[in-house]
Amino acid sequence: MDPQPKEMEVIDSHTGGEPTRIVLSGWPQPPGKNMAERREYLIQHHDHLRQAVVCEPKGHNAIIGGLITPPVHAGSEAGIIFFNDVGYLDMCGHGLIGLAETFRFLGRITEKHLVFDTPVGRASAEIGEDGKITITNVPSYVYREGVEIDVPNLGRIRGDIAYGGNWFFLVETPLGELRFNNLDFLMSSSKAIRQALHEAGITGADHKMVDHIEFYGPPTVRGADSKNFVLCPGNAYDRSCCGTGTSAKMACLHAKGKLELSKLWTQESITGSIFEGWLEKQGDRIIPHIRSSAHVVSRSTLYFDPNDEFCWGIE
Ligand code: PYC
Repeated sequence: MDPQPKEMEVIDSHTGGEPTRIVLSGWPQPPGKNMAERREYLIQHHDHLRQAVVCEPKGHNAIIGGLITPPVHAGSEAGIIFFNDVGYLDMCGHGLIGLAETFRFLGRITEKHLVFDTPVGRASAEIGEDGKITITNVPSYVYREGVEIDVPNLGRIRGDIAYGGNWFFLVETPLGELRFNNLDFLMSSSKAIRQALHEAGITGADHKMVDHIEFYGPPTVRGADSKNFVLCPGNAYDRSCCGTGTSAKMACLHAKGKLELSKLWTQESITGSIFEGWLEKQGDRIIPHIRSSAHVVSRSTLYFDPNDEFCWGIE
């Protein structure tokens, strides 16, 4: 068994309101020759550390954590494994922007273009002259269009299943419903849809759970193309536009002939923050780019006291 850490150094940032906590030191490095193996090691052996870092009392359920590892590919800056209050992500768009801003804060930027290894391939971040960060995501695609599901109290709901670095069910939402003061309804209805998909055995292409539900509708901010609300895998909603969710949405629009390659597309989040995005084609793969900015809000030390009954977090 790996020794239990006594403390960890972390940096907290937010991207469009959505928090990211990057672990700088103190977490024993997981073995593995690639990022998927390292993530599997965390699942099997370090899950109490995930919970301790992002859940209460040291965190809260909206925080996305990120463990930096040595790179696995030549030319990559580092490896990154993102996690949340209930498990591990394939990729995280706002988190990668937060990671790049954290590197800048630490003076760790050796090149403008930073490549990171993730459990589902390489993603990169580029810091612009204006301070904005553009990430290049993993390939994104639509798996099933127009899937119908009966949801208790909501009736028949129709949506698309798409991958943007995580699995999403994207549902068009009636005018007026995508409001911050409608959060209780957005949370309860998106959770009911996720549960109904799960009970019906509807999954992503790799048989993984469709664990993010994305509602989209007309924007309220001038210049935006759309507004969204994203339920994350646990009990939290994304305060930002969700980088992987925006990637999945752009992949859907492209598949329907509604978004050309390279065309700038602007997403508004439920909190009113903005991500810009566009698509590029590499061979037969659609690669999303997302641009936004992040802000470092604190650098701190988390202490792990074995006499603390909630040392490893509250489940
Ligand atoms: O930005 O991709 C994202 C993300 C996923 C979950 C929370 N944020």
